[in-house]
Amino acid sequence: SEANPLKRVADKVSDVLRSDGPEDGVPGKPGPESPALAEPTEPREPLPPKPDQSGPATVSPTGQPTGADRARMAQSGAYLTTAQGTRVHDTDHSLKAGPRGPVLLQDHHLREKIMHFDHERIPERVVHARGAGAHGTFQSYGTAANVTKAAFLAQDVETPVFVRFSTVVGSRGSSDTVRDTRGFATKFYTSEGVFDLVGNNIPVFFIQDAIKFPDVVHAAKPHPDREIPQAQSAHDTFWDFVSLHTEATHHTLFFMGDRGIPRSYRMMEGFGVHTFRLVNAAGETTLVKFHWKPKLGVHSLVWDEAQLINGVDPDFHRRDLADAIEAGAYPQWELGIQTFPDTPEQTFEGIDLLDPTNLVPEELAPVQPIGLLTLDRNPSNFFAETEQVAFHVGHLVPGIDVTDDPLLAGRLFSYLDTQITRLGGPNFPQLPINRPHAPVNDMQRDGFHQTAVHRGVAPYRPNSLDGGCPFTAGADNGAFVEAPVTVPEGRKVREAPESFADHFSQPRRFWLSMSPIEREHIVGAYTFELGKCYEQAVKERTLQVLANIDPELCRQVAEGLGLPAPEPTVPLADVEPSPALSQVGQVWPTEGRMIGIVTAGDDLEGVAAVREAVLNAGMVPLIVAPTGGTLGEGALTVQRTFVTARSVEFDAVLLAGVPGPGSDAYTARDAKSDPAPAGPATTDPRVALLLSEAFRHGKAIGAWAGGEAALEAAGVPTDAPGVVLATSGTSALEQVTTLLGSHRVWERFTTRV
Ligand code: HDD
Repeated sequence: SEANPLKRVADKVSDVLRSDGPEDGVPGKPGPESPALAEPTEPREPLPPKPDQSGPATVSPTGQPTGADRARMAQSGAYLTTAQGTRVHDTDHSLKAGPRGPVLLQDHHLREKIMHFDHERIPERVVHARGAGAHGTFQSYGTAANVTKAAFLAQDVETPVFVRFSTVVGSRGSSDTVRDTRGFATKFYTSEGVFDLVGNNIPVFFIQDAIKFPDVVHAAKPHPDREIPQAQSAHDTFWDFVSLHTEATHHTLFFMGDRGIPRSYRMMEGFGVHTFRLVNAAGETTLVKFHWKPKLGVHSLVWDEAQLINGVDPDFHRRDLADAIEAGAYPQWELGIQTFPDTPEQTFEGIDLLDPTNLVPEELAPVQPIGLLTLDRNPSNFFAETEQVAFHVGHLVPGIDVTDDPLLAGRLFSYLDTQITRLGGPNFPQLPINRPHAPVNDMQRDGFHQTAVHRGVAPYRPNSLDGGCPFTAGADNGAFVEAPVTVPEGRKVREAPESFADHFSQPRRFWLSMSPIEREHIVGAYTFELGKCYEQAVKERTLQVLANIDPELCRQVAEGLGLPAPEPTVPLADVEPSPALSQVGQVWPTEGRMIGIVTAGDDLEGVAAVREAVLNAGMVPLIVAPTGGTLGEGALTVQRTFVTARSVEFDAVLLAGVPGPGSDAYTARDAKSDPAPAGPATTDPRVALLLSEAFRHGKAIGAWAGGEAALEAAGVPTDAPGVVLATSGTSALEQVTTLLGSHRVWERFTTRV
């Protein structure tokens, strides 16, 4: 089991459980008797800054490194100082005229401390405010070298990256598992400058033209009067917009589906969405779509589970990513491209490649792997890195260029612009997390928050005073030169091409590609979201949209809303399904899954053996017992108690006999806070809840050593699909692992469509 890095997640118990500090105070803090200024430790040099606290050096016009001064980037020196470096004598009391007298204005430390605090917040991102990031590397296979000259895509090149995942609509402090699209933004610090791939976990977008972006975001954000609901699309303005702008249908259908509630950032696909243009060394161009394929498979939560998590652990996705990386179970994605000939029409098999509401089915254009992303380092400071990172679709390197997708064009403007407000000026590329690893030698000067000390007197070109430096480069020595693409001639118009008017055939393909259970989820999601709307017209208009996708989808949702189902107003498109869009029906890897082992200590040997077996299988065992501490005189550490465990944390549950009211382990205190329900229950009600939830959410459950009694008491039928009764823990685990290959026990869900 030492081979499984996730063991460290399994071993982690809360500090409260571990601490053996004094009863009357927090360990390490002076107790009530201590003199006020006593320090718990001798002064010592602080730990050296972690490597990611310092960015790569930028280079001044004269070639001198600027910034990247490690000492200035992290705290240094043993003593507390002011921002000016003067040692501080007391940081807990303001300077007063006597202990009960007025505070004196001359207290610079007080004023500086409060002034800085008052300005600690910056505006959150206008969209994608809630996110989590990680560092890593991208290893290229070289398989794209024939279509692009980008140096980082040549054979066996390793490039440092920073990735930020996000939700779109919610504020910075909103919950992780809301129904929403997820952002998947990657910054490649290549030898030729920064390349940003700013994508989502859904391959299509709401709108075809960036000019509507403020509108769709206004509609999705909380209502302006009460500022509710937070991080939800289930409200009138959102559905008003998407039913009036039917180009949003495809994206809306996607996120009403399972992809709107991913199980983990580690188990999510990513897409560049737009069609990009690659250029090779010979100057030939190819149109491409970028895809990220997670090694752990593509998995989602079920809606009831997602809602519970929003309360139980609002940081669920953030914690999951950081825990896995901290444990050394580094998440990986393969980058792949779909390639299309760069023809003047910019279509493929009749699909308009400039329309970002379209995808190209993988069955028509297979995704070709071109490199491997590994996330292996958590940020050491959330603000400095995850919050201050600034992505931009216009950060391109030679060999990767844009197309005339009108959505992309607006983005090329927006991402630069937003940073001025968010990061307070034009020098955000100098922030450590944003600095290119390639030498920077621009002629941009001054501005707020300038940290570079530029040399030379001639930041203009040509010049004769700085020796003519800097020089411009040609395509043959690494310059980015726009692909000389012919632009169609025409009049200035505010119009979209005719092909952009088909809003229903691609959504219909998506619907037809879904398995019955995924369709059931989609029906459930629409019924929930529209059920939260008040405006009858909005509901009716959305039903019309659904009728144009598929009459059965429309009928089911209409039934849930208690409204009549309208007839389609467009002919139903004759499209082939794309099985690659479905997440159900495949066998997935089971690594990284969380297994709750519920025990009261009846079969310690069995629990120890199954824990070891879970670790050996690359999964995470979390032992759940009536109280914290250890079982079997220290043999097994308890990670979760009946008070702290909730089923939603686990992908499967193993059960080794659990006591009920009346047994020693079920104490009088438990009974008081969680009275056992009246009736024949024979198990702890908290375990009963855990089991019934796991059952309801389609999770595999394995029981041995008398665990079946607890199942029965929880109302979980022992002959139901995915409920395993075994003679030993390891045998239960074996069968549960096979079930996990399908992610959930889908047979447990009823389907109508
Ligand atoms: Fe955007 C952030 C993805 C369309 C304007 N966007 C942002 C982020 C992601 C995306 C992942 C978060 C980046 C981070 O973690 O810092 N956006 C997309 C995708 C789109 C898209 C995949 C369509 C294919 N976005 C889009 C349009 C506009 C914007 C059409 C404006 C015209 N997006 C922004 C922004 C943000 C942003 C306002 C907010 C914070 C930021 O840029 O840095 O400029």
